[in-house]
Amino acid sequence: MTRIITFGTFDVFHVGHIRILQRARALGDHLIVGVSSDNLNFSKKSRYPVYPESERMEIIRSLIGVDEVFREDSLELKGEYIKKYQADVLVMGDDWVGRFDEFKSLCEVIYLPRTEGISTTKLISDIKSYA
Ligand code: C2G
Repeated sequence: MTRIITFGTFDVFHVGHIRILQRARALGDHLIVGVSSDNLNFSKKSRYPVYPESERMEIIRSLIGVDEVFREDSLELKGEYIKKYQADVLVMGDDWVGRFDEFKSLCEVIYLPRTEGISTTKLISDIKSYA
C-alpha cells in the first residue's frame, strides 16, 4: 500500500487540477489531498479564492481516485501532515520544484509537470473579459 499526499488550493477547478490528481493517484494506492484554507490562500496570494474552502473540499472529495481530503492550514505544517497521514510520497506540480526537498527525509518527493496553458488566474482573467 503506497500512500500519496498532495496539496493545493484547487480554486475554479480545471483540467490541470484533475490531471495532477490522476497522475498522483497512479503513483500509489491511496491519495490524500490537503486543500489550502481560505486564510492560507490569502496569506500566499493576497486574495481569497473564488470558491470558499468548504466548496473546494467538497469538489475534491467527490472525485474518483481521491481517498481522503483535509484542510491545509499552514505551509509550515507540511511535515506534520506527511507524518499524520503516513504518506510515502509527496507529489507537487513542478512550479514548486525544489521547494519541498526538505521532506525527503520523511517520504519520497516527486514534482510532476504542470498542464500547459491553463490556470485559475488565466480563467479569472478570461471570465472578466467576457463580462
Ligand atoms: N497544476 C497543474 N497544472 C496547472 C495548474 C495547476 O499541474 N495548469 C497543479 C499545481 O502544480 C499544484 C496543483 O495543481 O500541484 C494545485 O494547484 P493550485 O491550486 O494552484 O495550488 P498551489 O497554489 O500550487 O498550492 O501547500 C502547497 C500549496 O497549497 C499548493
